[in-house]
Amino acid sequence: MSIGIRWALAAVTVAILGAQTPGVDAAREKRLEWWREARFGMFIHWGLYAIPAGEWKGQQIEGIGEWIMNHAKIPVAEYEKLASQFNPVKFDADAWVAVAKRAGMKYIVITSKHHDGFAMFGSKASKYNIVDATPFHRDPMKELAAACHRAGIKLCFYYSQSQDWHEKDAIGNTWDWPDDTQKNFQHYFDTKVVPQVRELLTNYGPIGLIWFDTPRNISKENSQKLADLVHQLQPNCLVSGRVGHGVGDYDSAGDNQISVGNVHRDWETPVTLNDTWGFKKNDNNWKSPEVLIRQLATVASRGGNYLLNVGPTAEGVIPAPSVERLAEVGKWMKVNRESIYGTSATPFPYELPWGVITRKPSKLYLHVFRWPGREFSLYGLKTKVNRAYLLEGGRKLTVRQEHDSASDNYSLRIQLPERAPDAADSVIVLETAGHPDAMTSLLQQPDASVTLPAYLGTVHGGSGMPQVRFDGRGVAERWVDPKEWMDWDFRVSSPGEFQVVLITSQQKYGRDWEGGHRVAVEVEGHKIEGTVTDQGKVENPSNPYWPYVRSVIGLVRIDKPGVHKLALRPGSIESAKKFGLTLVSVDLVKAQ
Ligand code: JFZ
Repeated sequence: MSIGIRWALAAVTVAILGAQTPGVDAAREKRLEWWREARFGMFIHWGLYAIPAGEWKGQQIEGIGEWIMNHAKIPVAEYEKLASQFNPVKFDADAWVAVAKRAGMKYIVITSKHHDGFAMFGSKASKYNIVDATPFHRDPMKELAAACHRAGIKLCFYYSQSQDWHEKDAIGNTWDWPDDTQKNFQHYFDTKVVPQVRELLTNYGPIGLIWFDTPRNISKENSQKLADLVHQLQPNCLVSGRVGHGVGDYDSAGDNQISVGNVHRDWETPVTLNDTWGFKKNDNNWKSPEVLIRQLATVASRGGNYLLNVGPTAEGVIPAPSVERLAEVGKWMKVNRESIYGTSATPFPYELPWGVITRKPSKLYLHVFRWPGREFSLYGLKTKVNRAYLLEGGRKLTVRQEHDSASDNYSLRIQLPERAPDAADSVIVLETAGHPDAMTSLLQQPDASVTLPAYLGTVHGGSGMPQVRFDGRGVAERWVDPKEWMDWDFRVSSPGEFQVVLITSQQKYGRDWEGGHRVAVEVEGHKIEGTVTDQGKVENPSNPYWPYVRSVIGLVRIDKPGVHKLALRPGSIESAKKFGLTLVSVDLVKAQ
């Protein structure tokens, strides 16, 4: 693997919270067994914030629902009164677990204490909890533990270990307690966090994992103390990457961020069904079942777990649009679950235009999002395929493999039925002779296109350490210095004339984008120049939150098959909005 790729993937890893210690840790490997098999879990954000549900004193409060106390700067004295109104009489733990099970989810992570400091479980460490401070007087975590046990679902707890807006000495409440120098975090940590984590791991039976969150400026010693406490009390309980300082058992991606490439580490991404974690009565921006199914397959194809969130109401009901979508995902999982459970990452380090690939020891699962019609082609698979069939229904498929020694191109062609078995994701199974192995170089695809992803390029120039880095999606960020440039090596089997298209990313929710950058692209001595302008949106297959923009730069010629180098050198970069050149990829599209 080239240094550029290694560096890029390391940068992507750094961009993801946490990292694991190198080398094999037998205890950690054992803890991870069920989690690697599961691949798919339910996140539940439920707390006092479900009462205001995004509105405070008649005002709609922007942002995610569980942050309303912070976003509206609600004083503790006012917010804590919500506890006396919290009486989720419609809460039914078995009904919630049934929604998760029907969707094909294998574990549930529920907010035991979010940043607002309110414990959704009976706690002796703080009276600010659902049993002592509400008319409900029940412990829903106990009921959920029993329901999960009956259904064979792992129960896990989210716990906010640094932010606690109810406590003077914790992090985050700057409106009641503005002077951080007066805060004794260690006192808060020792008297509330440690005792409550101990309660969670003592009173609710076997727990699958503790999902710590927003470590902020917690010390490494305190992060380690939490990880050790969890593993002492329940050796098989996992610790999420957001415990801080890389001492978690696996990495946590940023919210709604899906890592890229064949990621060779254990990671998980939390994803919302709409735009909020905690219930908001006016947020109806629900993702379609098609997007959810494709995200699930995409995350699994990169070796990760997909933790999909529901935000129940103050009455204890999971909103109907959530239940309906999860049921649709469950119908797909009922047919295709073996292509998700226990799979590992694709053998290819880059994205493919038609969909994604998950892998088992002698199988590849081709998740085809865009059905090609009668013939499917795949380049770069070096392993022999013994058998191919549709996972839905088992229909056998004819496979033809060739290796062109002149261009060193491995091609595989499969004859398909005209119609896709599933509109969202049709799975083709390839049974291979041994562990599936692929070429790791960037290849021209069967449609003659070449995609050069930002995270697989090599950064050059600038002064000292490059500023450019790659976010959890592999998209370039902080590329504001035009002296920094990138290049890629790639392999072409069908030379000719290509249109050079730059794909850049808008900011989250598509609110903002920065164009006008001047760039030069050079391939085989051919140099073209152009400006990055918005020439249309490109569907971002794995995430509607981050729309992509296409900018045609011009035409280049590649005269012979084999390995070539493309260099992208900015002439100027607009960075008034601080986004800079948010490169997703450089695409070469064969001119007709
Ligand atoms: C955190 C919480 O603040 C939020 O309320 C929710 O619980 C979410 C699942 O986790 O939000 C984050 C934390 C980390 C990142 C983004 C949002 N991140 O690393 O990009």
